[in-house]
Amino acid sequence: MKTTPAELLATPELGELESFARSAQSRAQFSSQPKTLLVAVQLGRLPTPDLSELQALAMSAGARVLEQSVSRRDRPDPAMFIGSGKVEELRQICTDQHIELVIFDHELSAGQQRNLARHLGCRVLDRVALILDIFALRAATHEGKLQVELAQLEYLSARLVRGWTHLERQKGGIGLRGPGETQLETDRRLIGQRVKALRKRLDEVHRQRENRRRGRNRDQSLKVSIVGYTNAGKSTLFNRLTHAGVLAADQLFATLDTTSRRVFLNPGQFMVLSDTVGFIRALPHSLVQAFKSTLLETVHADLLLHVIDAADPESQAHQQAVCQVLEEIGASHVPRIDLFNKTDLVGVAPRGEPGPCGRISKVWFSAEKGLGLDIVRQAVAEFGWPRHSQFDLRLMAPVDSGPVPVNPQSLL
Ligand SMILES: Nc1nc2c(ncn2[C@@H]2O[C@H](COP(=O)(O)OP(=O)(O)OP(=O)(O)O)[C@@H](O)[C@H]2O)c(=O)[nH]1
Ligand SMILES: [Mg+2]
Repeated sequence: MKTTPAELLATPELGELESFARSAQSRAQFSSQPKTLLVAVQLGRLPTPDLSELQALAMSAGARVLEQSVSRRDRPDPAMFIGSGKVEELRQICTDQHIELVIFDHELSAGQQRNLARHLGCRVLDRVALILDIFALRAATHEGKLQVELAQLEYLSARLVRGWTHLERQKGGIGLRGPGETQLETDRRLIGQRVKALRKRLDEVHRQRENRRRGRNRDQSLKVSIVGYTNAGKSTLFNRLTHAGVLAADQLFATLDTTSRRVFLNPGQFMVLSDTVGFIRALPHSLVQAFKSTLLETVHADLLLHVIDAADPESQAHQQAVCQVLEEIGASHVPRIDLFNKTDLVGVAPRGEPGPCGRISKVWFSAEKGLGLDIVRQAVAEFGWPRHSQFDLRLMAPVDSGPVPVNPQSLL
C-alpha cells in the first residue's frame, strides 16, 4: 500500500524516507476519506479553541470529520499532550466510531505523536503536518512543488533529530562495531542530499523570478500586492480588478503561487497587481521559509492591500496572524490599506474611511458582488498619485464654501 507524506509524517517508518523524498508531491493525497476525530485543547488562559478552521483544513485534505473534542489543561502533557484520562476517552471514541485519523490543532512533538498513535490505535497528525499536506495537494507549478517538498523534508528532518535519536544507541555493541551506518544516519543523509538538491533548483527558479521582478521595476508602475488570511477573497478581488481568471474557490490555500497583472487605474496611472499565497494562524515556519521567494513580491511592493473577511467572527485574530507573517517575512514596513470584504454577508454598505493623512486607508466592499470596487481603485490611486487626489479633494469641497485655499504639501 502506498504511503502519503501525511501518513508518513503521522507514523514515520524508517527506510521509507527515500521514496518519500523522491516523490512527495505525487502521493500528496489521502488514499480515501479517512474517518477523522479533531482534537483541540484550551491551554491556560488562552481563548477557547474554535475547531471550525481545523475542520475546514481537514476537509481540504480529504478527511471525513466524524467527531470533535475540546478539553482544557494548564499546560500540555509532555508525553501525550493530553492527560491519560482524556486519552482513554478518545480511545473509546476511536473504537466506537472506527476512527482512522486523529488530528490535533496544535504542534506535537515526535514523541507525543508516537505515543498518541500507539494508545489511540490510529494515525495521529498535528496541525503543521496537515497544513503541509494541503500545500502539497495544491502545489501546481514547478516552483510551488519544490517549495512544498523542501518544507516537508525540513519538518521531517527536525523530527528525525528530535524524535528518533534513541536509534543511535543501537550503534556499537557486540557484532555491530566497525564501519556501517545506522538507519537514522542513512535517512538523515538522504534527506540532507535531497534538501541540498532542492535548494539548488529553487535558487535557479528564484534567480529567474528576481530577473522578472527587476524587469517590472523598470516600468515604474506602482507595485501593489494583495495579502490576507486564506479564503478572505484575495483572488476574487484580483480577478475583479484584472479579469485574469485565477482560481478563486471556497477552499483553504486555493492559491499557492504569485500571479501579477498590469492594471489601468486612470489615464497615465497603472499598477502591477499581484495575488499570492494566503496566510493562516501558526503558518509553519518551514513553509514561510520555503515560500520566501514567492512572498518576496510582498516585501518589494509599494503598497499592500490587506483583504479581510468581514463576515468571519475570527477576523480580528486573522488580521493579527497576517501582521505576524508580514513581520516574519520583513514586510511590516510596507504601507497597507485594509479592505474589509464580503460586506454583502454582513449587510454593510460599501464605503471608504480616510486615515490620519487624509487618504483612504480602509474600504468596506464586496469582491464577489462587485460592490465598492471603485473605492478600492480610488484608494490605490490616491496612494500612488497623491497630488491627483488633492485635486479631487478640492473638487469634493461643498459648493457654497467658495474656492478652498489648498496648499498641496500640507495635505501630504
Ligand atoms: N459572499 C461573498 N463571498 C465572497 C466574496 N469574495 C469572495 N468570496 C468567496 O470566498 C471564497 C474564497 O475566495 P478566494 O478569492 O478564493 O479567497 P483567497 O483569499 O484567494 O483564498 P486562498 O487563495 O485560498 O488563500 C470563494 O468561495 C469566494 O466566492 C464576497 O464579497 N462575498
Ligand atoms: Mg487565492
